[in-house]
Amino acid sequence: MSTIEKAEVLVTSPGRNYVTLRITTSDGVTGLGDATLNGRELSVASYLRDHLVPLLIGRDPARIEDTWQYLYKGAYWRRGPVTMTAIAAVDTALWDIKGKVAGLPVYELLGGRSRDGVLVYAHASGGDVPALLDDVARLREEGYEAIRAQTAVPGVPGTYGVHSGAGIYEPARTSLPEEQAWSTEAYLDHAPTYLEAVREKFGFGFHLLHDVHHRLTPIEAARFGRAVEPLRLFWMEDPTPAEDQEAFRLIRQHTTTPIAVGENLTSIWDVQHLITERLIDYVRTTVVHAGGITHLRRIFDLAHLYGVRTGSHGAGDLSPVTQAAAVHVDLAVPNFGIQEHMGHTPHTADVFRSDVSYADGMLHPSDAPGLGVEYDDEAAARFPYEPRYLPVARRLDGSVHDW
Ligand code: EZ4
Ligand code: CO
Repeated sequence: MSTIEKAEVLVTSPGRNYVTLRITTSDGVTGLGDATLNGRELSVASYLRDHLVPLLIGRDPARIEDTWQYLYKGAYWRRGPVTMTAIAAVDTALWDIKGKVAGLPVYELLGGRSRDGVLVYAHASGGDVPALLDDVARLREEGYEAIRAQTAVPGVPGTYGVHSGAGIYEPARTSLPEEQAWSTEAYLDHAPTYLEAVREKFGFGFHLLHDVHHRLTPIEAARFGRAVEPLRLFWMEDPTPAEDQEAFRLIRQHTTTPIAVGENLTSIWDVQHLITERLIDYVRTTVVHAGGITHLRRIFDLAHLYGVRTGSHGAGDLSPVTQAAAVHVDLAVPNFGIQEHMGHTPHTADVFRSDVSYADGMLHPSDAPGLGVEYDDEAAARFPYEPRYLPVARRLDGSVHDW
């Protein structure tokens, strides 16, 4: 029997921090799992190094489900982002190994392709409406069929989701949390107008998305959803803080704008009522933060039963290992909806050599065995860890708001 011989926790910062678990078997097969938890990276590194790696050595790498149950039930302390990200890293690495041992890409192990490619949405943003419209035009030219639109809110410096200069949007920029301002009133006045400007200029022949990023109360979210109904959004994302599942009942009673939630939810229990009461349309849980491929598949199967489709988180803080794993899952599940695609910096691509490819608005996985991602240790060593935090939001009166 092959056994797990080594499990290394690799930390690198090629533009932002990533934590990766690399498992090596006694047969010399390696598997990768993403373990990145934005702004809390070293907690997961410690959870793995100090608590999980000693349990992995000598185990049978083929027993993915048993290892998952052992790490989840065997900890007594369940759920939560640190635990679920650490378990996800182990789980993803074991799927990568299983694929390599079988000589098959992971999507084949999950039942094979359900579709030709994975529809993705890209991010358009701007400091003002003309800049946003230019960004949408650029993405339409690149072939994207689905675009998320955000702009700065006038009078409210540092609005979420807007590029600063060229390159990929990256909110975790500073060694202590940056403080940003928030005004719900200004946002509610402004956001519908720029979404309307996008539809006016580019029409209805593509999917338009918007991320509210947990900033509203249920009744405010209901008002927003109703205001944008004529714009036929693909979804409004995270209208209210996601941990309050009941809040969505109120939103649902007032608007037909589809709702997507789940990028910061970590288990099937956190989305249970959202799904079974049909309070959402898309579940955004991901491989890395929701317990790996094994547990994500369980969430997506529950969602399938209730007509809820998938819409996995795919921001830049999810490494190319997660991106590849997500594309394998997306290709296989019957109830796939859409996949977020922000891309990564060129330095990140030097460290994580991934065969995932983009064409005509879709991502395609590699047909290499496993996930199709290799980790370059030499490149990684050039980018040591740097402490970085996500921002904190304050209302105009100085009180802390949800970021
Ligand atoms: O703020 O990934 O839809 N994408 C997002 C992201 C999140 C970050 C948090 O780590 O909301 O940009
Ligand atoms: Co989001």
